Amino acid sequence: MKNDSTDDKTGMATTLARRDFLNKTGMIVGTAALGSAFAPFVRATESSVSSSVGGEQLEVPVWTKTLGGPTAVPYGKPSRFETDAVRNLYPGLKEPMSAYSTSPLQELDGIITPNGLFYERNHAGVPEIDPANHQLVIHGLTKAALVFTVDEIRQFPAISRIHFIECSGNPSFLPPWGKTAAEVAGLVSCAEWTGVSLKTLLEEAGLKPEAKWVIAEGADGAAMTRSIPIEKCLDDVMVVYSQNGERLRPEQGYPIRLLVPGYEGNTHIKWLRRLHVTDAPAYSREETAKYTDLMADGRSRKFSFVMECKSLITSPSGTHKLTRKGLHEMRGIAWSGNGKITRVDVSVDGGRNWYEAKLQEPVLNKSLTAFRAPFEWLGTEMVIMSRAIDETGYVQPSLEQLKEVRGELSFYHNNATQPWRINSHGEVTNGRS
Ligand SMILES: Nc1nc2c(c(=O)[nH]1)N[C@H]1C(S)=C(S)[C@@H](COP(=O)(O)O)O[C@H]1N2
Ligand SMILES: [Mo]
Repeated sequence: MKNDSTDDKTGMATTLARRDFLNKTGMIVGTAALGSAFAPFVRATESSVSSSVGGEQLEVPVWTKTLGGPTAVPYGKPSRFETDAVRNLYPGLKEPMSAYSTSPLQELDGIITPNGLFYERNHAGVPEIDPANHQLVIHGLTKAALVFTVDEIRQFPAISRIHFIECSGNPSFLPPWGKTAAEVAGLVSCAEWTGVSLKTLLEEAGLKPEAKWVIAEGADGAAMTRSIPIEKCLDDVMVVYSQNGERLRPEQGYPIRLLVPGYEGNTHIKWLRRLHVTDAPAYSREETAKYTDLMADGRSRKFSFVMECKSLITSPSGTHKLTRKGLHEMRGIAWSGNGKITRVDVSVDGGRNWYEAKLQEPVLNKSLTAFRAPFEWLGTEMVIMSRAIDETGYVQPSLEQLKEVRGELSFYHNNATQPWRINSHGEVTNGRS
């Protein structure tokens, strides 16, 4: 793509559009004021009387002529105009107890999901747990059986790391395909987690040589239970109590949850109450009847823990609309449960040709990574898509390639590439049909 000339034009167009917008809202007061370090003050003074630019009378907006709202609202909220940045029940779900809500990916920027917009998956609703009455038990093949209060967990040396969590049903292999990025793959979110390394707690209890698995159990009505190999537990698993700097939200497992970097969401046991160290997996409901992958030959993949490399263009994406021809930018997220993202390619012709997107720093292990790539829209139909590559060299497959390996019966672990169609009016829809 030739960007040099188009870049220039767009820059100009943007400046003009902005000036136009400022004109309409009556915010413009001449270049001198805008250039000054004290521009806000100058602007406030000048615009408190209406002025005219180019013979046109400018209106002073009401918020410039009145006092604003109070300071120190106990807990701040987003602007009330951000009505689209909300979680929604997963398409087709009717009741909110054993349910999923999607993170509005098409409304978000960067790699950190705001806590109030983190996707949710609850099998028995969100319990309201008083941390003063919650404990964590570690027992089984350990030298000592230990019981910790939440406060005691916080007294261990802490670590903070940025990791994504993704439900393995994000999305399923079956239509209907979602309309928005949230409907397509909104069961992924990313946060900075703070807590204690599980290794630290297991060492405190003292592992017996036969210890091979840790069975984690939640305190919710579902008593969600998953078995995790001891090697993973001693590697990077955490017991976390904070999410993006504040205590976990009730929906995310308050007061403590297991964080199993790169593993399917179901293993990240929320409202964690018990860690049972054993020599064999539990074969609990959630790792037998659910969260296994039925293959074409009738056998199942079990313990398919790792969330493979994936990416998604979040802007422009389904229901967005391009309103001007010329240079645009694809923006999206890429992630891999196997490590860091090394490259993201994008296509403007439905996957026939690819070119490299730019990765936004930081590029972190088992975290979302943001990418951007320029493209030109000339008012004709096109299909945009992205594919990610991780540090193991794995390339995100198309749905067809994935079905060749998995067959038609799989439900979980769909990490296929996602096409978006832009029609001649600039309207963006799901390119899978
Ligand atoms: N105790 C408990 N832990 C749980 C669940 C649950 O219902 N109960 N749901 C699991 C599933 S299927 C997923 S995908 C993740 C979702 O985490 P989130 O709600 O914080 O996004 O939590 C997992 N941990
Ligand atoms: Mo899940």
